[in-house]
Amino acid sequence: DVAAQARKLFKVTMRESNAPLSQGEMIVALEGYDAVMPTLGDAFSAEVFVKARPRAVMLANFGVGYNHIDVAAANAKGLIVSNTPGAVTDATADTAMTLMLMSARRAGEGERMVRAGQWAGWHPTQMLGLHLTGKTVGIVGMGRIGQAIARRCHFGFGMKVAYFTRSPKDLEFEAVPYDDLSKLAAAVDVLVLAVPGGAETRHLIDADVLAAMPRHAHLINIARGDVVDEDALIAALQGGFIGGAGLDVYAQEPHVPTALKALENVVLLPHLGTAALEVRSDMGLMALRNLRAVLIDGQDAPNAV
Ligand code: 8YV
Repeated sequence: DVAAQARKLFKVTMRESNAPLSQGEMIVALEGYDAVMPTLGDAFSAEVFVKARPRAVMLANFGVGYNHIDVAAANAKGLIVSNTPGAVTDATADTAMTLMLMSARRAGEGERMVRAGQWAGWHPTQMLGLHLTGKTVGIVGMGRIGQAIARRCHFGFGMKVAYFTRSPKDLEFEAVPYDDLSKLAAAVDVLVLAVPGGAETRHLIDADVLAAMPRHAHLINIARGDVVDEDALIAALQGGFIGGAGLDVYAQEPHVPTALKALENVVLLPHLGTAALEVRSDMGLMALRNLRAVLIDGQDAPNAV
């Protein structure tokens, strides 16, 4: 496993709990070790790098998204930051499809009904959802994960693909580029968010974009919670201005707004994006390859960001 591999290469200290590192712990880690392997919740902000006198030369992030790390501030203190692209792509795209199917076909709502003993029996118009075949999916963020989602939609589900981009991609299947997000939102049945997160994409999906979506359309977010204005999303769901939403990520994880939990037309997953043993193992091994390149072989990190 990853820990055993790590111990073959380095003297390793494992974090003691699953809780995110506090600012004090981050400073201790930077000052006491040659490298640190951060995860999602560890907020390596500019302040941390200002306060610390790092011995560490590297942050090998366990995950592809590194919006929790101020890379410029890390670089300014001489630290290289790397991530794990590729390793997470298929699992994250699968999570998007899980949410899309669950939201469109009302699977969460149906499961809650069965568990509550409230299923009165089948009838021809029971719990009708959105049929995906032939519908249009809009992808916001056509990087590795966005393309993996688009492929699943096109080849697996017979959907039409559109996407938001400033520079159209060369793809092996038909996909319509839009350079206007609201126009894309207006043209789709399902809008999927697969952008990196961070300051540049904060509240990209705001009240205006949500208002542009057709009333039956679903919003799927496997990116980062702050890509969506959560309050505007709650208002759109409560008002029935969109058909539903499938969320794996939230603005303040692990806090999920009570208003979201109260709604039937939203599927809520606990950031399951890459949660499969093989995938987490690949992510760890990829982070180790980056550490090895820099700390042992004196080379560049293959996945420096
Ligand atoms: C990971 C993720 O579990 O890779 C990412 O960016 O969002 C997750 O799927 C997480 O990053 C672990 O640190």
